[in-house]
Amino acid sequence: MQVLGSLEELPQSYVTSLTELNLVPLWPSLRAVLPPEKPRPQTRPVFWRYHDIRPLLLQAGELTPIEKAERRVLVLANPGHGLEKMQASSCIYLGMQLLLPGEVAPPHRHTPNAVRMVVEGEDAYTTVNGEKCPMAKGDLILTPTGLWHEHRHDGDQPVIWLDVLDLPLVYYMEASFVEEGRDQEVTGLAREQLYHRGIAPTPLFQRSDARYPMLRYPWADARAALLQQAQVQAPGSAVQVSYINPETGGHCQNMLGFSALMVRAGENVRLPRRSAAQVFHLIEGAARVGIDSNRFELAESDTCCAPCFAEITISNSGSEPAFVFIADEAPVQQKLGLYSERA
Ligand code: 1HN
Repeated sequence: MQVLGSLEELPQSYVTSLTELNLVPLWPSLRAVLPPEKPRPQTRPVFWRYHDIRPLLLQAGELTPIEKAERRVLVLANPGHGLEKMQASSCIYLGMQLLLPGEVAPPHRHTPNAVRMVVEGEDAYTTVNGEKCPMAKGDLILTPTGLWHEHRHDGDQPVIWLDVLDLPLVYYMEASFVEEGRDQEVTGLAREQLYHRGIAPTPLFQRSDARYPMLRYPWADARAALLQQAQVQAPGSAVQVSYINPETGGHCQNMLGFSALMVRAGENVRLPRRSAAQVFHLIEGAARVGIDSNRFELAESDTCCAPCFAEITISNSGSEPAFVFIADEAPVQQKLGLYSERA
């Protein structure tokens, strides 16, 4: 490979003249912005234990009332990007959010897309543009760009969920902002029952042509789909289902992709090397996630992230099936023609 000139080789007076005119020579930095063969991600493999997060989140519940927090969240930040950037990867933000009984996280809407993966607790719900989306462990609830949302809690135990947003990307694009709103009137339940395995209620199902026709994906349905898929798929091959827009068959949101993976007892699955960073969150079971030279032992509700083109293996380290929720950057990369996979 050609050796390019460095900044130090240039006369200081020349560099100063450039700087004064807001000019920069490209050649000393060309390989930094165009590294050979594969990107050099700032995203590092990072592991967050729920056992560590939970007590600190509950403590936040004592320290900061919801009125002062708006959203009571501890952000899972990747030190490779700098903790203050609040990024898990280049495009993915992760946070653990706590809502206590009786609390209301007030209505707003914003440009970043969000999803919630419910971790523990019952009887909380998110209202999304008037649709009531009840929360139970493992449920996926979408709050796509521009839709009003608020969280309420009618139960008597804390509810905790994992927020996944494309905030770093939208913020980088200088497109991130929020509008505060008025409390929503609940106009109906989430419409997931309209699409249940292609069986529609009568009167005859009609396409809604809404950009986001389905806002809640119950865990019971995703889990059942995985168990069914596992019966027909050869051991060692990834048993994985995607959360899709049931009217288009495409990804359920524009930027990030969401899927669930089942690893059978005794099974070890190797994923293809992908150009998109990924996040793994264990819904049930026990799993060892290998990311390049790292080995993370995930217990229930633990989370880790993997950079682009990482070598990833997921092994079941328990005796029951392990179920993993995955978020990735594939949809935005595919839309921009940047996505690829390597063996
Ligand atoms: C947000 O709107 C929520 O609505 C949670 O629960 C976390 C992080 C950054 C920006 C917006 C929520 C968020 C967020």
